[in-house]
Amino acid sequence: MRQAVPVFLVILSIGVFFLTYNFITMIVHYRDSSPRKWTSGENSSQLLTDPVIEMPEHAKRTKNQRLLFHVALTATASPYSRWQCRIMYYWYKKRKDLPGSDMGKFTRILHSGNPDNLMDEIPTVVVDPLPEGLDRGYVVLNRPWAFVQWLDKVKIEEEYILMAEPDHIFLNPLPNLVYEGYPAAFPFFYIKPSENVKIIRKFFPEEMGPVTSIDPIGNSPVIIKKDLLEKIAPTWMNVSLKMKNDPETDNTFGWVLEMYAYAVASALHGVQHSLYRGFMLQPPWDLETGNKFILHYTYACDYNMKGELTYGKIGEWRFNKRSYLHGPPPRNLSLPPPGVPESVVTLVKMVNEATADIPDWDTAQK
Ligand SMILES: *[C@@H]1O[C@H](CO)[C@@H](O)[C@H](O)[C@H]1NC(C)=O
Ligand SMILES: *[C@@H]1O[C@H](CO)[C@@H](O)[C@H](O)[C@H]1NC(C)=O
Ligand SMILES: CC(=O)N[C@H]1CO[C@H](CO)[C@@H](O)[C@@H]1O
Repeated sequence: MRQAVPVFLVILSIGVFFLTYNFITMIVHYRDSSPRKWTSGENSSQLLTDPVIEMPEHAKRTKNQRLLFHVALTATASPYSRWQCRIMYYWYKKRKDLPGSDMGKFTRILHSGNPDNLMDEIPTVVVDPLPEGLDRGYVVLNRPWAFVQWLDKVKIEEEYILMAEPDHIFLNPLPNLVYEGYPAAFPFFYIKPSENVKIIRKFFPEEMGPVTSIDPIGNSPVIIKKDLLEKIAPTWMNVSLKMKNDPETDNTFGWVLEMYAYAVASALHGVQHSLYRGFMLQPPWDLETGNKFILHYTYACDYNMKGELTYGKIGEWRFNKRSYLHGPPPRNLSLPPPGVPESVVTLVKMVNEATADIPDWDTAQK
């Protein structure tokens, strides 16, 4: 199986080359029919004063119009990834069948090459990691390759796919946010294609159109039609490897390189996303869960006992997923002191509820 990988890569490269060549020769002026954006560019100061965004009309569907999406969670077998996946799957099960949900089945795409001890707890498909050394220690480069393999080897019932990550918690039942064929994505304030024109042009030639046609997004969270993702995933993999191999790009994009790679790859296929701010919230910057759908706990939440954010400085009270790299957080974490935003309180309560209910949380070495 490992032997087959380099051969696959060669075939992929040739395939993508011809695909790219075709695109260049038949430049489609897709821009004219640009989709409605739910929100425009944003920056971190705006993140602190987060407006409440209405659920878009199209998401208010009646039951018989459900367009199910498959929840696809890419993961590794590390203890750090495993405890997050258990919490993520717990909240998926709680939300899936509630009114308003278009959530279909669930797959953890485990890209470490071998089964782990959660195979009976979470529906899982094992795929291969990139060949030794190709990721250069940047584990998330395995994500596009994981999607390529999964889409190739599994028959997926649903027509749509949500690309999700282990540190996502479903706050509310998630509808299919795809709008008139445009996949739905969350705009990240730190993905700025138009401030990185020189680098972007190495991967997105002028013939393909303006740099502004590249969305400020990563691959997750995105809800997208399966057949579109089948086209984008091999290009995404190709672009992410090319970006990683280019020192200037690698240095400039750093840990968000693979997000830029998805944004560029989708634009190379003429795919634009509708950007939907209410898709996700990120404590501690977003203060209220409101009508948001996914809570993303990637940032450290550090507070003093007066309930003041001490970001960048370890707080007297804190919740930081990176405190638990080698094993799960204990059950019943202490709640934050008074004055801490509702979003952070909700996060800790939801983690506590999941860890209280998941059997063998801290005894089974899972
Ligand atoms: C961020 O947005 C605010 C509000 O729109 C604006 O005043 C500020 O200049 C922006 N800052 C940067 C760095 O773009
Ligand atoms: C959780 O911890 C609090 C103290 O922080 C304690 O009062 C409570 O009894 C604990 N609950 C459980 C179920 O252990
Ligand atoms: C391995 C590799 O880089 N393959 C292809 C990736 O896509 C570009 C076009 O964007 C091709 O030129 C490469 O051959």
